Amino acid sequence: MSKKKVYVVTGGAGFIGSNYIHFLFEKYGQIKVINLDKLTYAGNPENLSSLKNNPDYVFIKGDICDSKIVNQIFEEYKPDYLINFAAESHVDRSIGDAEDFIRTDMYGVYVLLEATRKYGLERFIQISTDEVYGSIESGSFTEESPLKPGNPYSASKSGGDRLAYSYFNTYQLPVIITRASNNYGPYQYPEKLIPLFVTNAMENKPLPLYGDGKNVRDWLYVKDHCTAIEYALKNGKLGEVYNIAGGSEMENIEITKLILQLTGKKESLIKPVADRIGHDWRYSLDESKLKSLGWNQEHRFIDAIKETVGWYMKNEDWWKPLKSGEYLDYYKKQYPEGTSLA
Ligand code: NAD
Ligand code: TDX
Repeated sequence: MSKKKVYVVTGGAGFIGSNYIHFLFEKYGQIKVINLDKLTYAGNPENLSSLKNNPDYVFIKGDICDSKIVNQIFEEYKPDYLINFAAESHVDRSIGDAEDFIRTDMYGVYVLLEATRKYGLERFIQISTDEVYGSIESGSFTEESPLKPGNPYSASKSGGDRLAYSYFNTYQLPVIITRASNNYGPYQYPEKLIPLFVTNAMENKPLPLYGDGKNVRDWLYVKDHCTAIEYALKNGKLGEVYNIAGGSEMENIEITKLILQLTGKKESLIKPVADRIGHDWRYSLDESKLKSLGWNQEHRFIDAIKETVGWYMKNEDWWKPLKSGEYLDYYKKQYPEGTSLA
């Protein structure tokens, strides 16, 4: 019998990582997944509570910047694939204080790459972002477009992205880099636009819309993002970058009005507030490269956004403690550093 493929998913307790782990177990029977996550404010083991009793799912609380724990994982589990989702991910926080962003999104990538150099892997997938290109007035960025990150978050992600490439170029590590648009779906921390606005609307709180609300984002359903990552892992060319677009560009004011419509609330809840400093105007990706490999989205925006809004409306128990701060105190006690919940 062939050996089960072993995936190390870093940052797997966060929004996209937890969706990806669910996707893996739904798609494959015979795999093992090691989730290495530091459990920052954004990491939530509840996102994976349905896997608690699955012997092929191992959660390890730890930091990707800690080479000791990373090396131990390589020695003990001999992974085939590593998918690096772990990051500080919120632009507004990076404007407040960039230190953790530089540490995790750059140095953390270095630690993972060094372990890969030492122990080997079949694939190292670096999850990068559309933000590394910066803002674009018209047209779309291709993978060949120059990088021009405009905030500390995207600058640190650009560092991780290019460091991963350098380990392909210099040491022939089997690296593939993906750059996706804004994701939406279940389990997204309620600080990002969609979950913040849906949950505020439900609580009849104002929806703080930055500036004139005319900035444009391209929305990608997280489940389509997961299939695209897996597609790139299995079919992508080493050392290459793949854009993953949503194909659903809209102004922030448009999506805000749609959220109010879907939650049955009035537009008077919209509260224009001061703009984000250095706010990127528009993100847009050309995704023909990944599509030419054969990948396609499975979900239509309107269906997926309805499902997403419905998920937050049904799952108050998930987001209420996050908004109240209860959650952090609870998990700090529950999972001390280094805890393995194998
Ligand atoms: P998230 O903030 O929801 O989750 C990040 C996870 O990483 C959390 O579980 C957190 O605990 C963990 N983490 C943070 N620092 C860590 C460290 N030092 N060691 C181990 N774990 C650590 O983020 P997300 O929205 O799920 O994004 C996942 C990845 O996808 C990030 O790399 C992000 O840059 C990228 N991305 C996100 C989007 C988006 O729209 N959310 C779009 C494109 C790319
Ligand atoms: O309260 C808000 N009001 C508002 O108008 C928030 C939180 C956001 N916004 C605006 C800013 C952006 O134009 O909405 C847009 C989306 O904001 P975020 O949800 O913070 O996402 P963004 O800054 O676009 O970055 C996201 O996409 C790329 C993710 O957070 C990143 O991790 C990813 O790399």
